[in-house]
Parts: sequence; C-alpha cells; structure tokens
Amino acid sequence: MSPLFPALRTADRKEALRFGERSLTYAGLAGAAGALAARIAGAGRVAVWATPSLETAVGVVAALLAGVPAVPLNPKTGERELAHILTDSAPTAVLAAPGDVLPPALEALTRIDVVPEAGAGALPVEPHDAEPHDAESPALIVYTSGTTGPPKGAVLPRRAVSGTLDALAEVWAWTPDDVLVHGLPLFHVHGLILGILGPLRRGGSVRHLGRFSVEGVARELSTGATMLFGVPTMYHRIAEVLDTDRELAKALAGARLLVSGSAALPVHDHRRIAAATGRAVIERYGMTETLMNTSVRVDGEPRPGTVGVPLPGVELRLADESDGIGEIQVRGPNLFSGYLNRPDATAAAFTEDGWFRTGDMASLDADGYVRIVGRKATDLIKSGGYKIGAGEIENALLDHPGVREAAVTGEPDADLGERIVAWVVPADPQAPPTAEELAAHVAAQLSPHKRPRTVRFLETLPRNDMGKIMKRALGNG
Ligand code: MCA
Ligand code: AMP
Repeated sequence: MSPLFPALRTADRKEALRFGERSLTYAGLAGAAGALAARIAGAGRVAVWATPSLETAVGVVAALLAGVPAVPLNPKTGERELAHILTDSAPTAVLAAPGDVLPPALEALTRIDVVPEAGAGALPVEPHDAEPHDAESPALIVYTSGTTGPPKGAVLPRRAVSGTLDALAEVWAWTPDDVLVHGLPLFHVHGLILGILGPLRRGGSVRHLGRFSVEGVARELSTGATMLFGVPTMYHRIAEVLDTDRELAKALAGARLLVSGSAALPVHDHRRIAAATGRAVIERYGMTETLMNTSVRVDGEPRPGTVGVPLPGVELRLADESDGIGEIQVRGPNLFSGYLNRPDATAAAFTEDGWFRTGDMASLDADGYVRIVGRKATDLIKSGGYKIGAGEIENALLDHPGVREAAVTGEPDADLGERIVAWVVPADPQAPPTAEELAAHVAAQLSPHKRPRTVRFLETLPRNDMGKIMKRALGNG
C-alpha cells in the first residue's frame, strides 16, 4: 500500500500542524515522527496519551509510520474504564508529552516522551520506509461504547483510514490548500482521523484550538482557515451568538466548507446559521466502526435533516424496512476489521451476507439522500457528540455505596442533543447521596462526559412482570 502521508516525503517548509503558539512544518513533522517511529518500531501496540496537543499528533503519525497500532487514550478516562482499556489492548508503551502527569495505571508501561522537534530523540529515518505495505494491518484501535458492558476496541486498518479520507477529499474537493480549524478531542475518529490525519494526508494544514471556543473559530476563519469541523453542540453554540457577533458571521461566511457530524444537527440550528451567514453547514454521517458512510457533496444540494448520499466506494441499504424506515447497513473499504478480543461482538455486528449493522434507523429521499430518524437501541445516548452506553453508567452507579438501584436514560437537550439522566433508588432514603457526588463518581470511574447531568431519586424503579426495568415509564426516557 502507498504511504499514508505522501507530503512527508517532500518534507517542505509548509505548516502541517498548529496548536496555539506551537506549530510544525512538514519537514519538522517528517523529522520528529520519523525519529520516534524508529524508536517504537516493533513495539507491539502503543497507547497515546491523547491530549489536544502537537505531541498527540506527532505520536500517532509516528505509530502509523512505524506500523505499530496506536490506542488513543482520553486523558480524562476514569480508573475503571482505563483499567479495562489497558487490559484489553495490552500496549507495551505509552507516548506522552514530557510534562504530562500519567495515572498509576500507566506506570507499568514504558513511557516514551514525544518531542515535536525535527530529529529529536533518535536517528532520523526516511519516514515512509518503515510503513507497512499490508493495507489490512491495524492502524488504530479506538474504544467505543455499546449498550451494555465496557467499551469495545474497534480495530481500524490502514485501508479504512486512507479509504475514508480519500472519499471525503473527492466529495468535499479537499485539497492541500485547505486549512482546517477545529477543537475536537483527539481520542475519537472525528477529531483524530478526520481532523488531524485528514489534513496531513492531503498535504494541507490543521489548526487545533486546544479546546473549542466560538472566539477561536472566528479568529482562525478570519485569518486563513478555510474549513471547520465540529459536532452539533459546537454549531449550536455558534448559532446562539451569531445574531450579535458580526465578526463570527463574517468569518463563517468566508469559509469554504463548514462540516458537522457525530450526531444530528437540528434543522433549527442549520437555518439560523444559513440565515446569518448565507452558508449551509454540510452534514456527514459516520461511526467509529465504519468511519464515514455518507455526506452532502460540496457541489450537491445541502438538505437540512439529511446526511447526504453514500460516499464513493460505500454501499448502503436499509434493512427490514417498514413504512419506508429501516436499519442502515453498510459495506465498503471504510469498515473496521473487528472488535479487539471480541469475535462474538464482531460476528453479531455483521449480517450473514456481510453487511455491517449500524443500528441507525433511516429513510431514503427519492434521490438517495439519507435521512436518519433514530436508533434501534434506546440504551445508547449521544451527548455532545459522544456515544455513551446506559449500561456502563448504571454499573458505575451501582458501585456507589449510596445507590441501591439505578437506571440511565437520555433526554432531549438543546445544547448537548441528549442529556444523561440517572434515576436512582438510594440505599438509605433518609440520607441519599447528592447529585454532584454521583456525577463525580461516574466521572472518576468512567469519564467526565459520561457523568449524569440530572439525577432523579425514586422509591422504586418501574419493572415489568419479568423484573426488567421499564425505561419508557421513566419521564421522557
Ligand atoms: C465538569 N467537568 C468535570 C465534572 N464536571 N470533570 C470531572 N468531574 C466532574 N464532575 C469538566 C469536564 O471534564 C470539562 O473539562 C469541563 O468540566 C466542562 O465539561 P462539559 O460540561 O462536559 O463540557 P462541555 O463544554 O459541555 O463539552 C461540550 C463539547 C464536548 C465541547 C461539545 O461535548 C465535546 O468535545 N464533544 C466532542 C465529542 C466528539 O468528538 N465525538 C466524536 C465521537 P474540559 O473542558 O477541561 O475537558 S463520534 C465519531 O468519532 C464518529 C465517527 C463521527 O461520526 O464523528
Ligand atoms: P460513534 O460510535 O461515537 O462513532 O458514533 C456513531 C454514531 O453517531 C452513529 O451510529 C450515528 O448514530 C451518529 N451520527 C454520526 N454522524 C451523524 C449525523 N451526521 N447525523 C446523525 N447521527 C450521526
């Protein structure tokens, strides 16, 4: 297989990456990532302490050059989830920035500091020389939540990464001249594969905001950035201030492409942004296991409420249709190779004839535009663009001594799309734990974005004759 990042061969002075005040040219990236690749070659698997930083980008590129699968870790992952990911993925080393303080769970691993300077740390190598030629070799392992149990590691081969990025390049006319801005986290597909590896594969540039802010978006789009990637929560926050922020409206109006994904962008926010800027936000639809499936094309008609058409090379069908609505199933070079250590879950994710079951329910417009209308599993919650399983939060809550019973649902939320709600029967009704205490417990065990935003105390949970909790009887859940 050809190299993932051809622009590293020319290694010129063009800016590749910028995080705040710090940046790296293609020459700098080739040197730094090439040197690190030489150090980690043959390392088995490496974990990457995926802070929103230059070090994360260099670390992941180095792993790809070395042919060593990278496991990006959310630096805010709580104890229980981190322990699971480390046991499951068994990395031999962890890549981190020199100043990063790592949790005790990572102490058993060899720590390798990432130094984003050309030639730092070891002998520079020709970056493409060590790259594996096998398109099926695993590039990244990205953990993703299911309805129950701990997150599963989706094994993403090099073929899927290059395939999805090249398909997006075609439909978005994405070129080396594009400068992307975003503030997405770097431990998921959206921020890392699309948002960092995407510009690098094109030989373009990316400016990362460190953390998302409306001001940062306005500043970068008015000073040379051409594209914006975000989750709907980010576009909602933009839409909320557009009426009063003329600079922001001007900056968005001048962008070449505004792309939203990870969850549905409400039609109301689409309309507010279009009215204030004259620009339509383009939606694309993907999943950790499938990378990108569909998108509105840059030369196509944006249609709020739809996620566009299948990308080149992706086959899409609706299964078990009734009243025009069916489950989206996909096939193509964009798909993962399976869940790590979970042949059972991998087999269950595919139909007998080899199509991947997304669990998303949709209808098709007459011209093939896909309209997502919901999800098969009510126990999956999308909050802020993060996928969260109700079961993992329930298990964490049940571990708290103040909780006798717990059920978790998602409720509509204008900012987050869905808000996590915990329904709790306290162990001692006279002295229930506080909502803050339970949120902090979930944040410390799993991850802060999985914490309940609302806690409602009950005397009992509604159950059916079989003893199963009836979530539909709980408020809107
Ligand atoms: C608050 N915080 C806490 C607690 N409460 N920390 C510990 N314990 C607590 N009890 C901290 C949080 O960690 C955070 O810190 C800060 O307070 C604010 O938290 P929060 O309110 O959760 O943040 P937010 O402002 O509401 O976040 C909104 C967001 C975020 C920025 C939109 O949800 C986000 O980045 N979403 C992106 C999700 C994403 O990339 N999804 C892609 C997966 P701090 O701010 O320092 O962190 S989907 C995918 O990849 C597929 C393929 C696809 O299609 O794209
Ligand atoms: P994740 O497993 O975190 O990668 O999230 C994948 C899920 O996000 C998909 O199965 C969809 O439910 C949802 N998703 C991603 N993009 C969109 C979109 N543009 N519109 C609606 N849902 C989306």
